[in-house]
Amino acid sequence: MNKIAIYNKILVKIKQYDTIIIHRHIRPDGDCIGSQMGLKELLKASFPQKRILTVGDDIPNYLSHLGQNDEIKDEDYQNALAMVIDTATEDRICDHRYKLASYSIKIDHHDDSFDFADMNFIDPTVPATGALMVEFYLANKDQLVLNKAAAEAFYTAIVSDTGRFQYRGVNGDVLRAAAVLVDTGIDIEEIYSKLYLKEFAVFVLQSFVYKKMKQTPNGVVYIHFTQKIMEKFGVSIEDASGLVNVLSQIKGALIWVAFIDYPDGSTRVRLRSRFVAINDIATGYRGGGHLMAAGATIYSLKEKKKLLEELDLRLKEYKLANPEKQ
Ligand SMILES: [Mn+2]
Repeated sequence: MNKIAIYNKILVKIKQYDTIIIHRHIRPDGDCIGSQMGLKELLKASFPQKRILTVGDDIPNYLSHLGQNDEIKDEDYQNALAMVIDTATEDRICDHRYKLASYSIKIDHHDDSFDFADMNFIDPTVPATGALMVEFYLANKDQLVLNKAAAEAFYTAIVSDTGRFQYRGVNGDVLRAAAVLVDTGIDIEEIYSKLYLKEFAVFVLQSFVYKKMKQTPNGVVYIHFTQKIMEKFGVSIEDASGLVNVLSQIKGALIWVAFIDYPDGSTRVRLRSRFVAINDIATGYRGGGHLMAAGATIYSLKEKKKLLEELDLRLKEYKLANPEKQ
């Protein structure tokens, strides 16, 4: 079935339900919240008589202007449609009550994505769920209303997952989707200022990253944020996590990693790379994600060492086969 037919089918389903509850993944990012809240605004504007609700755990501060979660009771799922967006696997769904709904639809773009809903649409060639949302809108344009609130949220989603249109998955379709959003009159400068301005304390921590970053023999660059360091610099886990990309532009360091300690004793690993795939390695450490942007969770320094060795070997082999790649 072609994509437009699938998007048409999704809209047919949406029209059949008075209540639609939109789910997403845990530890949300800009693509996740932007797609969720954008879809809420799109459906609210298009079907004012329907109840369009969003559910999930805490929304990070820098995304809270896009919308808030609704209080949802179990009864709300009766005769409702649940939509789960931007979520690869069932264990990553925030709030498993989506199962209580009469029908569920999944829309996602992760590489290691699995079917868990009644209808599943996965397109890993599209770099952001926000872009899938725009495709959904365009396929049903005559029946949907795209307002500025939805456009702002979808734009936030796309720039978040494409690193402001710089990653390889960005093609003409993604730029055309962004153009549709810009045409609604959204203020791009305002969007970027909400997403990318950081507190003074974060920059102080950033200078610490450059001072303390380490490199494996073959060029995997990494930094470890302990609870003590985050306390000392007065930054949140969220702020520290965001700093992984501080390591993204080092020549020869095709893989970069941030380790972030959580209060529960686990260490969250954020893995990033260019050219070389790393998500299969993340899968071995309770994680996964995209080919070149993945996450994992580890529980000891021994695991950290093992993970770094695996990444180092991966990079060594990649460089031997591709000596021209920096
Ligand atoms: Mn995404």
